[in-house]
Amino acid sequence: MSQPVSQESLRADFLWTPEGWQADGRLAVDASGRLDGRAEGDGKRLGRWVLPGMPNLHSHAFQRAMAGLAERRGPGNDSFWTWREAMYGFAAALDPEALQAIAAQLYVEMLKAGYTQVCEFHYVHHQPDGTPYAQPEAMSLALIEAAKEAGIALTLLPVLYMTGGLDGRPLAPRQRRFGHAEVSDYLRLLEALRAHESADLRVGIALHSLRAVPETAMRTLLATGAAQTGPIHIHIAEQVGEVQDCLAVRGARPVEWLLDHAEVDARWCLVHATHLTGHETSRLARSGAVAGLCPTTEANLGDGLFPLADYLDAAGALGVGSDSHISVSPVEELRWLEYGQRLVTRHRNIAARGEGASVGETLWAAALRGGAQAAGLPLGALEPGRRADLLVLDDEAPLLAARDAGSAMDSFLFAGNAPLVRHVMCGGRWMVRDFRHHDEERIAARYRATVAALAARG
Ligand code: NGQ
Ligand code: ZN
Repeated sequence: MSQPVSQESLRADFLWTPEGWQADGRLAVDASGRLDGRAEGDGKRLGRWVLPGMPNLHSHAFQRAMAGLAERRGPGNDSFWTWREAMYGFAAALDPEALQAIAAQLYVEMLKAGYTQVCEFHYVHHQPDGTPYAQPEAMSLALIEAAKEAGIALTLLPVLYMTGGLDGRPLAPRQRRFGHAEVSDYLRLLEALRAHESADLRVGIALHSLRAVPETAMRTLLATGAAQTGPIHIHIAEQVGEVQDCLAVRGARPVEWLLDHAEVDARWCLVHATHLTGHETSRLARSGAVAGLCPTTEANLGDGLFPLADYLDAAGALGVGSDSHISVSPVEELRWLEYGQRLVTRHRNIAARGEGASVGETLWAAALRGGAQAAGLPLGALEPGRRADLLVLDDEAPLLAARDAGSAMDSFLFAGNAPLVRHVMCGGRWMVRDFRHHDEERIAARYRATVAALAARG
């Protein structure tokens, strides 16, 4: 990251803490880009509303470049599965250079929207025919470079992907570039990537889904030394068809099966977990795992609705991801998490579970906690020892005029259409100043050339 660490004492009229807004909040950033206990003197005033940057717990960066290209009706009933065919066609055209250009642009957009950490669930590993690149981790390195260029911190989750369905069928031709024939091949990739770990790069593991990872492979991977540290992510129970296949082949629903066959704990992030019974909902909550919710993608793909109220009543952990990047905004994810529930229940203020509680404050706090947990890093709170990731809202925004500590967060989450995030610090460095990322012109120009070349190739 090119910007110097801001080793200053800083202050805000209101600072978001795990207990809510704190008036006249003070911060100090140390030379390593972490928050420090000692804020000396008055400090430099950042603005009225300062809050922690949001971790984005689920991203497939390449899909940003196809956002909006799958919204035209096909010959039959369009679904998640028809979208997936379009996505496979798009994935087939990528190479490491294109991936880096797309991801860097996306990561700039994420920072500007208020995400300061991204968990990249990465499975496009090989050349289009499935042959490894000369440097087998070339696609992963493209993502690492993109995150460095943008200045966002990265949890890279190389994905194990082996079969084309729950029945163990081989990969379809267009899935071959995602696959590892043996768990040992995957472990080599993991080891190569872990050599790059740093303060801004954590490497976890991921199982694509129960559809793509046979039981024996899952057991083998989870028993290795490499699987004993870092976050573990998996896509699960996103589609009704997947629940039905799992019931038919494994005799249990996906979340139920996973909870019965793996030691699911706070290291795990179950992405989507859309289709849950009441019993699965409370078991998942008790496991300590994070439910990785991606409301705008789940809406876009027609997935279904997560049982939010029951899960929060059971004290379940959650975070948000922008997944396919049909939208890149933590505000919109949290807004739609709540709105989906309102639309089906015909009630209001669902996420707020007690009288007087604020929906926005409840959701922002929960997603910070769960997002940090899923990222496997000390962030998500403006407290000593955590990474200095913070957002300064726009003091000049008319919307925030006459808002106090009781209403600022709900106005930010529900009413902000024009961007309200004015400055963004990640790891102690100012990445966005006055709504502009320090390298956005260059990164956008390269992105434009890249997607034009992809479109020309058809
Ligand atoms: C993915 N995306 O891996 O990109 C998936 C679709 C699949 C989402 N589930 C493919 N949103 O699940 O097989
Ligand atoms: Zn996904």
